[in-house]
Amino acid sequence: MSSAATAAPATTTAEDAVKMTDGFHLVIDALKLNDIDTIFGLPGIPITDLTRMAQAEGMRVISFRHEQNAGNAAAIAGFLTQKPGICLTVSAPGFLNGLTALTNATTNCFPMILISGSSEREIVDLQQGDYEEMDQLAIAKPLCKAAFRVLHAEDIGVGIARSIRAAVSGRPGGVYLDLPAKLFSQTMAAEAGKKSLIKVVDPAPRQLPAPESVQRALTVLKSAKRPLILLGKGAAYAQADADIRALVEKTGIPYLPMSMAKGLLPDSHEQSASAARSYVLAEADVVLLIGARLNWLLSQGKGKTWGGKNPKDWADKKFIQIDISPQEIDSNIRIEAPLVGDIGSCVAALLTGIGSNWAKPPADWTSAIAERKDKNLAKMNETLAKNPSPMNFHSALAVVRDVVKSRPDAILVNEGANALDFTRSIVDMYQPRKRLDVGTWGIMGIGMGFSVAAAVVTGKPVIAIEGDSAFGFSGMEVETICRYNLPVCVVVLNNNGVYAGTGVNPTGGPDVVPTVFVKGARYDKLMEAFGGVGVNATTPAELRKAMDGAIASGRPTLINAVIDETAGTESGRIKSLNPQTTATKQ
Ligand SMILES: Cc1ncc(C[n+]2csc(CCOP(=O)(O)OP(=O)(O)O)c2C)c(N)n1
Ligand SMILES: [Mg+2]
Repeated sequence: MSSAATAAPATTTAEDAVKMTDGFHLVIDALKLNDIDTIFGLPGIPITDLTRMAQAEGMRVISFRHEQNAGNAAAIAGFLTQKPGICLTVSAPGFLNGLTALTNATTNCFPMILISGSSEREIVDLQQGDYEEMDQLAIAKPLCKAAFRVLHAEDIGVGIARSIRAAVSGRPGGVYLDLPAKLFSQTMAAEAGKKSLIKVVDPAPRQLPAPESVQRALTVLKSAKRPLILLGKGAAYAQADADIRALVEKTGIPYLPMSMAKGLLPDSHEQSASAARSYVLAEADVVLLIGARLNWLLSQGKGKTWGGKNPKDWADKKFIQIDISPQEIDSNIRIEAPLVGDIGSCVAALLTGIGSNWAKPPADWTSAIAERKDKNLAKMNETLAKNPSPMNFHSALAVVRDVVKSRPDAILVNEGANALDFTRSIVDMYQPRKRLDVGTWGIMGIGMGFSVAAAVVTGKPVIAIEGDSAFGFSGMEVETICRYNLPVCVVVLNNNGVYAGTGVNPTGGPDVVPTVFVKGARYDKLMEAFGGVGVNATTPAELRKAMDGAIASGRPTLINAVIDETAGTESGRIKSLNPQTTATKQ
């Protein structure tokens, strides 16, 4: 026996004991240090304990049924708060399920961080067949703004700090952060761990526009005979609401909000040109774009929509474009006056520049718009006043319009084809960032993820207007809505299918056509299955009663609104994007 074995064990004094921390806690501490208090995710290897520990450490951990919905929740939380939304997934399949949301976030400029656990690097890189083996970082890279991997516990602070900066600075977007399983159990001295964390200072610094760019923009704006302001989702994200409203009102220029910019000024505002959209786009001579990109939603700034003679024609217009990304400028057509900087700073600079005696637009322009608006609104009101049986989109959405008017603080989530297009044009919004929808891609599946996040981060009532097809993409999350008892009222505009419930299999075979679903489906029963309120509404009065009840009680509610199955049109308002064939079958 050696003498060491017989010696009395050394006593450990309090001074000698080094307090340790681990990868799990460093991730949580780094997020908390940066005021991130919520995680949207789905547990499993290797992040199950991370979700438990985050909850134990006081974070809100919202657990979903599918990662795509958790990712969409994170993305829209980012849009609403200007802080990156966090989505946490397991490796390979969970990661891939989150990737659509990450990519959609990047496309829409929503700040989010997809944090995925991953398998053992040595095995993944040698392709030796690990559990859920996948080179996640390589796959994520082209689909997001930035992608990082952390291998050592002492680098977690830097990894989180870089992810936050990448997500929210400049043009916001999606970031991927890869955390291999082995990282979580790595330990280090707690004191050194604490020192390794970074509280990000000024994560989205202001970017002031150059004075000469402001001057150029003002000169172009002053030259206008038929000016128009276009507000995009970027303008809503910027939270420069008062200045944007002041700019519109002080210049007296008619404006058009893009879908998610509705409510930046109330849709009932007299300068809103929404009800004369095609007229103002075709006729305006100077257009000021504020956080709106000239993508497909604006016909790339050219063609007949803009008064051009053919689809490629650049009409005779001058564009002023406010955008934080210099590369956005000239992406489709010539931009006469780029104004590169953050929207708040650019709008503030314009406001200063216009002073107090800016000449209002010529009356022949504003009165021509008013005339068209009045005519179109009268026509719309006539249609909305009808009460057909079964309900159509108009009669159902007239109810939603009234409910939103009475609760302008409620958040409206919206997806579908006809269900989307009709809601956008019929339901007025009155406050900024209250309308959340399919965005730049026209993606189905955002409904329940957006609804959960909107309820969680704002505490306001949420009304989700869903096509029956659109709802199916994330419908299982009604369980999540019930589990967290969220004040979400889902209205499924049920027309028995994609675009319409009509259509007959031309072969006479037993399969229905690809666009038709089970007739008379009762989506309300789904909500009842988890303890929420389900209502089947066949009239506007029933719909109104159910919606009022849902909002008053705050209970999870799903209303199956039965809509005439012939009421929709193919692809809603974007039928022209369907490829056409001229070939005839032999
Ligand atoms: C992820 C995804 N898959 C498929 C589509 C194609 N798509 C566009 S709208 C839509 C559903 C339209 O049906 P519904 O939601 O019932 O709306 P309706 O027109 O019937 O009111 C589909 C499947 C899409 N936009 N996104
Ligand atoms: Mg439908």
